Amino acid sequence: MTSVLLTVPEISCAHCAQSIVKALSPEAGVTHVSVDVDHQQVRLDFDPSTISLDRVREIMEEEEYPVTEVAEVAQA
Ligand SMILES: [Cu+2]
Repeated sequence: MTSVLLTVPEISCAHCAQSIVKALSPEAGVTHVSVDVDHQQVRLDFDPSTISLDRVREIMEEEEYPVTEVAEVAQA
């Protein structure tokens, strides 16, 4: 399991958050998606052997929420 924090400057409201959760959460390998609208970030937990980060970025681009930065989150 990998956890990342994606910076997505296009996030501006709760509707953006909903669209992103709807786009990512049904994907195989994605276990958790949460969106912080105030900080324009998406927290994503996923299994990299099932879905690649490149694929996640691709989906986000298709949704018109391009990812500008990816930070790995240390596992608790
Ligand atoms: Cu919005």
